[in-house]
Amino acid sequence: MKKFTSVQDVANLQELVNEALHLKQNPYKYKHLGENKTLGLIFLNPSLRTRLSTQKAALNLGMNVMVMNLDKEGWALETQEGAIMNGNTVEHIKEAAAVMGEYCDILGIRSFPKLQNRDEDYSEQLLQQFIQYAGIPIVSLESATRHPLQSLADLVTITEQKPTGRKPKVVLTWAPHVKAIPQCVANSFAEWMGQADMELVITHPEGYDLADEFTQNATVTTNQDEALKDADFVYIKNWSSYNDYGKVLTDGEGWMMTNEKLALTNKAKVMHCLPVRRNVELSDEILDGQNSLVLQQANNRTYAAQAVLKRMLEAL
Ligand code: AN0
Ligand code: CP
Repeated sequence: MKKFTSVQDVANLQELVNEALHLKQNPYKYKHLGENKTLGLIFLNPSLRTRLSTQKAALNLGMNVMVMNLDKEGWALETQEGAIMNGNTVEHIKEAAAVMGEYCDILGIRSFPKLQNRDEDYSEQLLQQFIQYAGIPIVSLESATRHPLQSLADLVTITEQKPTGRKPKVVLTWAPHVKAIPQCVANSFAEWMGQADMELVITHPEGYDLADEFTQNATVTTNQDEALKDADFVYIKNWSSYNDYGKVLTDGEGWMMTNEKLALTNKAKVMHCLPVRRNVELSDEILDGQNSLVLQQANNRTYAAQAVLKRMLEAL
């Protein structure tokens, strides 16, 4: 594997899920694989889970890890081709990425969308430039449009918990939030679950449709109660509007997940990528209750990252 930026980069999804489950049982079995290999992790935004689980995954494989908060600790980066750099940017991504490519064997990068200009965000310019100029395998740690390590961990979690003998019904439901949030987690979740063997339903208020490219294999409805009926898994996530790009269109009254709403489901397990706003996106009673899988999801981030890094190390 040369890059991990979307489900498109995965040759066989079931095999990768099985690899993650195998690594969960045998985390140190491939300790030799990463010997004298270096993983660089570059953050332009905050992170708790992605930062720690990906480091842990690399350490389990015997790799060295270097982490840099590029937005705070690096020079201001120029990304425009042909720029006359007489302003605030100090170095071009061409040099910065190439230099990191010299120091590392694999590079992970986190860079959120700015949510100002849809075409700019959805062109994934920064991620593409890292792929082009670093010259080494690149792992997305959440880019402008996707969060593939999260989705892989979510699919591993669902695989562990799903009922036997039938397809699970998985519902992605929009939830309220206090600020404008990227579409990444929702886009990726729809894209990955659409490739897996399950019934996927997405529900959100008017105006929150995700881009069609991600939702092709899903049923989409603005009726949350209808969507929740008989669900085995409920995945809760806020996102800002794609069509009215980056805007918050409603305070989402009535969309917060509660035990009352969960009663409509088939005793559904509840998922969220975290960080979560308690009693805004979902209630305390759910997060502190028996049906929550949020800690299992966070734990599986390690084995998702480890499966991806293992594939990349094997191909070096
Ligand atoms: C980010 C998002 O939804 O993209 C990161 C989630 C992993 N969440 C927030 O900004 C709260
Ligand atoms: N779920 C997730 O990616 O969390 P962090 O933003 O803390 O890494």
